[in-house]
Amino acid sequence: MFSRILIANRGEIALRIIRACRELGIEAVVVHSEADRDAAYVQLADEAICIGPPSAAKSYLNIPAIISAAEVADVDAIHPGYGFLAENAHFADICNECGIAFIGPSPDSMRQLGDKVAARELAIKARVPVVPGSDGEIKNEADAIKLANKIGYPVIVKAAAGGGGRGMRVAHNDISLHKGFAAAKMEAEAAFKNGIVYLEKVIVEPRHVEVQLMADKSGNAVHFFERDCTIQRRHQKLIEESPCPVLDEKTREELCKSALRLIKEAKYHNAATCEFLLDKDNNFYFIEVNTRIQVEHPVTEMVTGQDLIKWQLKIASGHTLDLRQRDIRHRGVAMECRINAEDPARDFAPSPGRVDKFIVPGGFGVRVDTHLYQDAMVSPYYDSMVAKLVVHQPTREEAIATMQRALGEFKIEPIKTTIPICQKILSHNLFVKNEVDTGFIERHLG
Ligand code: MV4
Repeated sequence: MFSRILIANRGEIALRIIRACRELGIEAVVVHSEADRDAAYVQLADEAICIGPPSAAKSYLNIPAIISAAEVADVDAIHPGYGFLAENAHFADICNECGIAFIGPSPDSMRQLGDKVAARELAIKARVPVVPGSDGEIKNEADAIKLANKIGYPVIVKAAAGGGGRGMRVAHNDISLHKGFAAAKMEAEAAFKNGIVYLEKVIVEPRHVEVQLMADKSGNAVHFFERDCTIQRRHQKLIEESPCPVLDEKTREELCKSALRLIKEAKYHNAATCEFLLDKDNNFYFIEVNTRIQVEHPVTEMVTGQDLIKWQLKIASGHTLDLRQRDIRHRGVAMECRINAEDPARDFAPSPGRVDKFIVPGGFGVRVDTHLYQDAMVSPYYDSMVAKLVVHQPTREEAIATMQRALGEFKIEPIKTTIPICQKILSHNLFVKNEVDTGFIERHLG
């Protein structure tokens, strides 16, 4: 096992990783920007190194500064958390070249799965259902129009280097595809310096379901069941839960086994999430793989009782994944609300500032992952998420009641947060009845 690692991240996930390290007897060194000098994770780390000014480009994305810190602190490995450098294959290459383990998959896996066309081809090879669409890249407009007429409109043009909702264009007929194809290609070239695009049929009013997986370096791999992340606004998740409330046992098993086949085919190691769209008839279609630990991982930890960050650390240090699939069980229902420092009344504008009043919910079935404390500053420089409120109960009905109770206890003042919108969602009868899709927020709470 590693004796000392560096955490190249900030906020609640830095704190989450410190906690896993401490329980495993690993020293945790953190890097931080000038804006994060007083952050909780800086105070709780074994050692902290300031790597630059507040802007992320000059601190948490500054590869030379992070590698220098890792060399000075003499760490064995770097945990990238999520966001920032977590899916940057070039950064993983540099870590490896410096003899520092990157706590994540190989750079080659990151490149392969970061290319959505290659990921789609891999899925097909692994007999995983994909959305009807193009065999690889669509090179020109004529081919796009021919295929669209074959599979039927509406279609969606996606950037090979996109993902997470970036670089997508929907077309409903030949005319809009004519415009959309060129525009999508131009945007992809500008945004990702990669103009490769592909085409899929649009899955109408889908749910977003994803499978958590973990694989070691000896070819052992397991899944930790699924999460439903349908409640999103502009590709930002607001509420996640496990299990997916509309899946039957047979479909759940097929879904999870499909995801497992995919990461085995990729000879993947460390944590992965396979994302799927689920249509009205409960058909699932693979869309992309995330090669990092995700924000919503605690939902899976609560229902499975497995510490995913500890598994990441063990696997990266060469341990085998000594867990049999049948020993991973899901129990009850877990739900997470993301608490962002944003003002729902002002189109979710960031709401930074000092936290004068901070009362954290607790009690039976409640977990709060946060870096905030009384008098902490919420910085305008970074992501607005300030807390994850997670509940675990035997049934979905009880999970919703506990979440409502806990949201009511949460006081974060005077900054504005997404607590009120989470409360509205949880009390909406369509959410309670599981009659939602990815357009729910825009349609009903826009
Ligand atoms: C789609 C789709 C419908 N049909 N692909 C958006 C994020 C990215 N991961 C994939 N996305 C979508 N891909 C096909 N063929 C609809 C979406 C989509 C979406 C997906 C998951 C969660 C929220 C979403 C919101 C809008 C669109």
